[in-house]
Amino acid sequence: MKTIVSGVQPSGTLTIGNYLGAIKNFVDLQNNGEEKELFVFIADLHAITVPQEPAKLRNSIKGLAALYIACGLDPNVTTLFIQSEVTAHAEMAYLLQTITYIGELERMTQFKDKKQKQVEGVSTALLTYPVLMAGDILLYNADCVPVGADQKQHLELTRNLAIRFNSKYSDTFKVPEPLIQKTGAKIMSLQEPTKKMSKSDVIDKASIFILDEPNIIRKKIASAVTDCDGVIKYDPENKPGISNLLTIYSCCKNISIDEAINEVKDLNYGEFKKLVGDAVVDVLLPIQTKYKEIINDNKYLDEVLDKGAEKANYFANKMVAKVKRKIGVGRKK
Ligand code: ATP
Ligand code: LTN
Repeated sequence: MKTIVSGVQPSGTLTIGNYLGAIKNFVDLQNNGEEKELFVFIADLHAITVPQEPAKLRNSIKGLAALYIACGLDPNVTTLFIQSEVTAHAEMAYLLQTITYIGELERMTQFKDKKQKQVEGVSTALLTYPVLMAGDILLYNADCVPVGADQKQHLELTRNLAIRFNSKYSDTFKVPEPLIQKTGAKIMSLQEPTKKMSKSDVIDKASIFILDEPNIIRKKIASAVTDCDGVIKYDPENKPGISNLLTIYSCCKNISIDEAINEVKDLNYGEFKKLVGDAVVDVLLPIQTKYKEIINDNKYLDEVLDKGAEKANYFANKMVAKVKRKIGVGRKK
């Protein structure tokens, strides 16, 4: 039986990039009919690697729990939990730091990017972030990890740490595979289509947020930056704006890029954008309705998260105990 692990940071309102690149795939994996163990968590310890306001963070954590369910994750099938409520994550990160070189962390692209943006100084946790992530995955012996393209380098480090630990001590960890979709793994900004769409973008109309009102979604897509040659074709290098809209359209419609092009190639940009807007609204509206139904049901959300934390703690504590024994800390052999 396969084990699948992934997480999303509660670092703001989720975008359609987070949905198409990550959460939609968690749901598809959950529903693919194969027997599996799926762990999906709220990566709150990752979110605090950059400054967060406590009350806002708490709200985002609860909001993300409700969104996971609204997007189709079924808490009776998938273990949903909050990372900080399974203390083994922090412990495992520390243990793995003992076999991680500073140089390999300093080379991480995400660290280099995020480091530039810090005004209050760069926290040590921002540097060690990928080790925490490796621990998240290795704790559950994951076979595969569905993520967007920007996380590929972190997965590579995770694999290296697993291999390094296994050869330094003895076979302990499974070496996980990243699961990155061919289409939708990197949704681009609507305003600067050569940049990744991100929750933390300062330009509001650059990102479509999962909870944006339908008329806002349509407006944002209508004002997306494209080009002026009027031809609809997939060419990310020369036509990044149109290619991004084609990607969003094909993911929302569950069709290939070629099928999408066939449907829309004779339209002008205005007509095409209207169709993309409709497709996005069709996907997001049911999610928003479900979200509104559950976001104020604290009892239900607490039950889900308590049950999830209990199960995750059971597996994670067992793995931490095993790792400590292998390293030789504590008394147990
Ligand atoms: P932040 O802007 O706060 O760094 P983020 O929007 O990059 O956040 P994460 O929490 O880091 O979001 O990512 C959660 C998941 O969503 C990851 O698997 C990540 O690869 C994926 N993801 C994030 N942005 C995109 C995007 N634009 N396109 C596709 N997948 C994405
Ligand atoms: N770093 C990821 C979120 C994340 C994650 C994980 C994803 C934290 N731990 C473990 C997969 C598996 C990001 O998207 N920024």
